[in-house]
Amino acid sequence: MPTMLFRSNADRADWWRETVMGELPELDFRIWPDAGELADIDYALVWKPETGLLASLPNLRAIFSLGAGVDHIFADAELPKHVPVCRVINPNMALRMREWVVMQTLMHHRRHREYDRQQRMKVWQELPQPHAGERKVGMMGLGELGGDAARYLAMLGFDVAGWSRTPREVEGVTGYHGADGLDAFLARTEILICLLPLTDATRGIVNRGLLAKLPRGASFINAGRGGHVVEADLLAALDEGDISEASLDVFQTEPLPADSRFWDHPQVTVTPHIAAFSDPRALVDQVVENIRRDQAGDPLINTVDTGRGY
Ligand code: NDP
Ligand code: OXD
Repeated sequence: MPTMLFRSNADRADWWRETVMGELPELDFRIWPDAGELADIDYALVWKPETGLLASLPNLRAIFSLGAGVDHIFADAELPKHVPVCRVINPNMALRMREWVVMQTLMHHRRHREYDRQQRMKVWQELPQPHAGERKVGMMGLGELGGDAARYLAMLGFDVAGWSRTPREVEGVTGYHGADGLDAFLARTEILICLLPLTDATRGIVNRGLLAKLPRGASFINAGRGGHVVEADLLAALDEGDISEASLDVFQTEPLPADSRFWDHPQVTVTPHIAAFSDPRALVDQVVENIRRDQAGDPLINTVDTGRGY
């Protein structure tokens, strides 16, 4: 009988137990910290597991992330690197992310923040407004989520470019890649969006040096991870007008501390890590499928490259 350990403070353990066992009645579903005999555990279904937990499971066959991102798993310095890690890839999540990214991009593009301010001051004044085709949007990360959102922004008529590690083709999107492609990508980008995974190569990538390579007055949208941004650098760029506004869904520390300047900054929109909610109804099928595959000796789906970290 296969055994799974569930560990998350952000997800409903009882719902997962009932739903997974509805599909796999023979599964022994255990909820941390009631793990029982650790040598029994075949699979771990996790969000932000504590350091050393996964290493303490000697017969672990696969780790399932309860999200699209896996940085919360690779953050564990004791992670057993030989165990495959699977993440969420799902049209439901791409749809949700697309909505948030398109909404924020349109709000920047159509100067919503300024009209909001004007409304509060009862000012009736038209502001200059380029059309979407005259607006250069840049997407960092052209994967499942960034690639999808970039494609939809292009369909809205924006002039969209994307930046990835390796060359990627996304319909309607001009591709740049690698360290060599970054400066040219930034130089043409007026609205910069980050949908990178958080890895050793991308941590702190949005810093003063990178922001300075954007045209003055460009804006920034982050739905990747807080760890991509050097927050003090972004605040300085906002204060000095190098960056005109920012929409931030993710932060170095979550929940965002009450004393963070982002809460009150007149040029910043804060949302509480909700850009693409991980809907458990959309996630459960791939967990069940992977257990069935593993039990049948078939390859797992949605595995990540443990060397690359995404
Ligand atoms: P993918 O793994 O599908 O795509 C990652 C993209 O980033 C790829 O295009 C990849 O390049 C590129 N990339 C990775 N490393 C580098 C690098 N060093 N330099 C340049 N490009 C790089 O990820 P997803 O699109 O599924 O998800 C992206 C992230 O979104 C997640 O990791 C998570 O952090 C975040 N997220 C946030 C949510 C929220 O609610 N705010 C919800 C869900 C996810 P290449 O194509 O060459 O491999
Ligand atoms: C995820 C997230 O990675 O919600 O799925 O951030």
